[in-house]
Amino acid sequence: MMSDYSWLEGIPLPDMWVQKEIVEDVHNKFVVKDEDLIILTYPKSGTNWLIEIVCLIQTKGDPKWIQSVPNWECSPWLESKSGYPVLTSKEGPRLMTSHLPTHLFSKSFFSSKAKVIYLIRNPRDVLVSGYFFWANTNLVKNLESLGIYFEQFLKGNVGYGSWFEHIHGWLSMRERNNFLVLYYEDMKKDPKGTIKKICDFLGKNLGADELDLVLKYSSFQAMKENNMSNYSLIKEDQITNGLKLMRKGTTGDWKNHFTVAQAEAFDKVFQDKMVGFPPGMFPWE
Ligand code: PPS
Repeated sequence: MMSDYSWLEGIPLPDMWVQKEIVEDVHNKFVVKDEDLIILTYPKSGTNWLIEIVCLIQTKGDPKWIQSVPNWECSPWLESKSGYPVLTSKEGPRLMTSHLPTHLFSKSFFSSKAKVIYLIRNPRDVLVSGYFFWANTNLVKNLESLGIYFEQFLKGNVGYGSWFEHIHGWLSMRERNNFLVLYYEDMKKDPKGTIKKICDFLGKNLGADELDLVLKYSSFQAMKENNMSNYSLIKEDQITNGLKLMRKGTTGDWKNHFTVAQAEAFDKVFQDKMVGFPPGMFPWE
């Protein structure tokens, strides 16, 4: 199967999982409830890791849920063909995930008290992670080399559009007290500290043993071995060349893949596009 993107308001949406009509409904009709919790990320920022942590916090470290239910059912993707109908018919507080940029997200969210966790990762590592993810499938056309993906990424011609615009859009909400910003690099450096931060934000009080369980079952190795989280359940007839979510799980892998010229070109675009953010805002700088 050869798939690609459909475009909506300048954003390429991966045909495989997302339908333009659903995104239009998410934007115009979907009603966010004050009790909802929303995990928001640009793709390849560590979304599934955060889903695992949040689910484990909800069960106080008991892994039964994350080991018996696929993670896209634990926290359905709002804009996905399978997630949207589930979320619209679910009673009570909902946990959901989305990669949508602000201008396509549900209008109702912006006047709600729903909590959001927005996870950010060094865009260089996001680029490399995205390249290896998509290049190992036949879902995206014209992906013969990292160099080609590099150019597409800088132009925003990849799934969910420009990283820079995604960050600008969502970080404009960072002063709100229902909005928690996390960084993949901090999660790697201090996973337990990050888990505690999420607990505080959610008003969850976990004991020391429970925190250790959350840490244990959300580790890279544990998730790699968990068929409910490692995407191995996605049917092969949908993706013939394989789909590897749990690739390396490290920071700074871009240094193994960018040429010197690419690294310099990226720095320049980053400086131009991220002007206005205070120095030290991003942990990889
Ligand atoms: S997706 O498809 O956009 O939802 O992908 P996403 O989950 O956002 O990002 C995938 C990358 O996250 C890494 N990952 C982890 N890193 C550290 N610890 C844990 N537990 C973990 N789980 C997922 C995963 O390996 C992908 O990064 P790369 O660099 O490709 O390894």
